[in-house]
Amino acid sequence: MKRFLFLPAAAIALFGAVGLLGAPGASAADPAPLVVKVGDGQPGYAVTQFLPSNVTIQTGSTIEFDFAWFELHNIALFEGDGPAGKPVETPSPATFPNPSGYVFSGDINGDPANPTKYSIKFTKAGTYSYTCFIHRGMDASVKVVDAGSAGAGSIDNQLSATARANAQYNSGIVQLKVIGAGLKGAPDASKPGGGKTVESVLGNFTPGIGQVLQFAPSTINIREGDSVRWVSQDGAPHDVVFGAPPQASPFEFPGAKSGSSYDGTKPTASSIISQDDFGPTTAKSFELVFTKAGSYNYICLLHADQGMVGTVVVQARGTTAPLPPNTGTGRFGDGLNGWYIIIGALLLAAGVGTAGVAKARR
Ligand SMILES: [Cu+2]
Repeated sequence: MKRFLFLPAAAIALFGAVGLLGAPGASAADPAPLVVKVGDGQPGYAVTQFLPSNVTIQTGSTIEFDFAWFELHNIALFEGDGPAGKPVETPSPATFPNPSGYVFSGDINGDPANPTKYSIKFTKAGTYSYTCFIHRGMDASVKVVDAGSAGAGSIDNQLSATARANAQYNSGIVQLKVIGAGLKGAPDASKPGGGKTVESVLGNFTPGIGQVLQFAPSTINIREGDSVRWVSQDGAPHDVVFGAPPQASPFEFPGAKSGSSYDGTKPTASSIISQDDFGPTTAKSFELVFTKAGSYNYICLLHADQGMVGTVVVQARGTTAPLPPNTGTGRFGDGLNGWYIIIGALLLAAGVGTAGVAKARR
């Protein structure tokens, strides 16, 4: 693998370049750990940001990072360029600075019902940047100031930090909903032998903001012989799975050939679909021809637990009544089968896809 660590220029620029001011009136000393969320979300939307992304703490105090949403993240904090290879995971609670020159949490998948915590104690004044390798633009910093120093008045307490976290999260969700509402594939295309091809867009990843984790549209109405083509518009990895997948990792199974037929009788899965390279079978789009009337649910195996599920409703070839419009940008909780959630949870709990995801940092 080529060099794993790469600190974005923007993150480097954060060192000393950004004025980090706490809320006015923040208390000067707060011995309790300061909680920072590592991403958050709601079905269909993942805010890939540290919340809040800038905090000021007193020398010797601890930040407790709270992995509270389903998305996979990590925390990488290092001095200088950091190690050349993938860093060794640092057990929690970690201390920084330390002789290794870095702290790396390893990949952690959050769970709202049982959030994983990861603590870092900061023992030396300074401003330190940290990042999540998986999600480009997920950069943050902590300013550590000595008690009694000039900057001590700006030390955060939990109230001031949470207020900024909430504002940042709400802003992220609003932006993601606007992005999600605008997701659109190419217009329906006529097929040479009759029928049509309908496009569905595989969500959106906007660095520094987050991800729309929905098929757009998610409910598609077609007739026998028509096709659906799922298209990636960015570098985030997704897949399309009808029925139980042949194995747990979408980064390993080759997937069906684009253009295959689907009649509902056997599980069919795409390979990873992304504009970026997640291995030799990565495709930028995936098309299935639907040959038999029926209603077929499908999921993105990577993001089913965040509501990335959909349905293709296929009418008999001879039907002439107008088809309902293709709608929806998420069906979480709406006729959702249990296995949607179970598979996604199992997959992500196993850290599946870490290598591929970490490589491309999405
Ligand atoms: Cu997905």
